[in-house]
Amino acid sequence: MRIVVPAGGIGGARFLQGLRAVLGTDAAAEEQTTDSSITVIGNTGDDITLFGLRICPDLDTVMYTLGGGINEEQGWGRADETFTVKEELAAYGMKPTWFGLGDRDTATHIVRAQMLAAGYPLSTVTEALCDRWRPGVRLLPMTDDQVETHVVVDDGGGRRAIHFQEWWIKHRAALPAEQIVGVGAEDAKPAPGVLAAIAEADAVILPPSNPVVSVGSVLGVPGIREAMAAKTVVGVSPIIGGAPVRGMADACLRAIGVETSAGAVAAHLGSDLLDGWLVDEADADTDVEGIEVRSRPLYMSDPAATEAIARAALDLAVELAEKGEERG
Ligand code: FO1
Repeated sequence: MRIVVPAGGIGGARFLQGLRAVLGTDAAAEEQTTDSSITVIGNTGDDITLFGLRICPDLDTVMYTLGGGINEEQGWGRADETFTVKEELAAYGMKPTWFGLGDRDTATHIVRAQMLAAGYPLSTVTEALCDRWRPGVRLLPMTDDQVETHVVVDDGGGRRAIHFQEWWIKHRAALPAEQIVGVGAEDAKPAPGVLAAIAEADAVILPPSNPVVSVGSVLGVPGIREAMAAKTVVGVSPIIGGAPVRGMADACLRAIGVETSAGAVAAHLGSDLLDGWLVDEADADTDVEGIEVRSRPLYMSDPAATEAIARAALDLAVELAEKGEERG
């Protein structure tokens, strides 16, 4: 099967580990036991330029997690990391100091900055970086154009827009967000290969990534949502029992006036896009007009649990695709 997955950071990367195992597309394995493929459309709205380096958190989280280099407990950054460069920058009085720039991670950002400066598009840079990490999926940025998520806050000093990373890391998303804006999104074009991958896909799976700043940002690139809506789309709820499993998606949902519930997120994504929606047993009573809701355990508590969730999403996609064909 050819599957397309719009993904963000930690939740999406973890889910992809399970999906890759189920489809047997792990390129690291000698014998490629399947003609299945996974194309990940990575969110680039979290990207930030710091110290002359272009940092792509969600692309790197997918690449490191599937490539075996991730810091497991953090879910971002590299394993066995040190922060000497960060300390030296602070010693020079360089700002900001709130960003956890790791030494190993900095090598990735230097390669990316050098290739971007040489005129290579982000999609080519990502392909080059994946040559090393071999994630076992095709990782495409959602766009080669610059799109940055900024958050409008008012912490008493008047309304101002800060970069998503500052809001997320420095303020722990605790500053009430009045608005979340994808700066540049309206002029962005899908990266090369994105629309073709969607058109050729047997199904699109929305992983349990942040529905606003991760999946939402990918859907916000003109052309991507429409292309996906033409396919069978099954999503996995990132909200269980009224709370995000990890991260601070509730702060993002509040900012756009969407209730933090499995049903509200599905309705927000829209029945014109979503055909199926997996919710946890805690949300078994979820009912959304025009969307086939199925409940099962959704905690990705270990690889076997994650694979079972991925398998359930695939099975629902196959079932709904067949129904769709019957409906004609
Ligand atoms: N998240 C944090 O909470 N603190 C950090 O210092 C931090 C640094 C960091 C560096 C590189 C990178 O790729 C990700 C990093 N993240 C950090 C995570 C990142 O802010 C989020 O994972 C995404 O942007 C949101 O999904």
